[in-house]
Amino acid sequence: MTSDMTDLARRFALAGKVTLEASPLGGTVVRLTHGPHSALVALQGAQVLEWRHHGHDVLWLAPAARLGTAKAVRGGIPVCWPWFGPNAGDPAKPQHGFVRTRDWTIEATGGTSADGRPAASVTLGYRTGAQDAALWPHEATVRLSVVLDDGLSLVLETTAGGAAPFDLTEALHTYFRIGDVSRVRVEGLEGREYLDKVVGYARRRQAGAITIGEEVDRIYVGDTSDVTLVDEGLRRRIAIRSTGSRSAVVWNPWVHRTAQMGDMGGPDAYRQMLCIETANAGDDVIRIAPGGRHVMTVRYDVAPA
Ligand code: TA6
Repeated sequence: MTSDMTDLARRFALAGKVTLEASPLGGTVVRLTHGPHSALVALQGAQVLEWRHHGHDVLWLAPAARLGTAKAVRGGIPVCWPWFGPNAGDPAKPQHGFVRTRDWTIEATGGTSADGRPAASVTLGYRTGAQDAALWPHEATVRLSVVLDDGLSLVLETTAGGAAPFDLTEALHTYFRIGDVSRVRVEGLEGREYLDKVVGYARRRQAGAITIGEEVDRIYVGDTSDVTLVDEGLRRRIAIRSTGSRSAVVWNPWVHRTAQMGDMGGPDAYRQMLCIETANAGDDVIRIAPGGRHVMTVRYDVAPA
């Protein structure tokens, strides 16, 4: 163990619940354990890299994913902040903001959930500063709490520190592992309007449950607070319940985009992943006043299909 890691372990490890580890992907991770369930959260980007529910992976992670490079890790739950997608004012800035590749600080760990039940949790924070000024000239703190119990809960909190208001868009860009893309559907967004990124953000309306048979890259707007991923292949349903969010992104890159990206782990990798993202994106822009705060949450529960 390095001295940094020893120090973090001394301050934040909790017997049987929270350990600090050197990840084979290259950086430091926090391991949460709750009975038969576990999760790994990287300090880089506060990114959940793995969640095992009764030993089964719930999340998809690209096989070649590495921490500590200039490129964001593809997979798990990336935090897109303080903007989602291309930057509205300058397309040359990195897509999905800049905190995915920053090192966050562990602020706290714990052994109970918000309502006092047994759980394993970690809270990480990142404060913008001079290192970010060229990309984003505002003062703010972003905090992510990850709570593992029989499900997984995330709380993403933004606090403004500066003197001017700013607009925030963001996402918890969750990559779910699926049995096969031809045997999944997403329920709960029937009748919702969406912006279709594949055809220039055209506004469309969802008819029925979502199935995937081509590239899908959509921002659903409105009430997106109760969504279910039904996976016939893995015989499970994942309930996705959110607050503080009025948009959800559904993304599968399909064949052509997978080949263009080059970090998916092979031409067929798109068949085993589907992103369903809890967001403030599209029309759902949050204006934060000086000293103001915004909180977005999501809770995932896995059940047999
Ligand atoms: O959320 C969907 C999306 O915005 C897609 O358009 C696609 O670009 C994806 O995110 C991945 O983005 P990344 O920056 O991680 O390559």
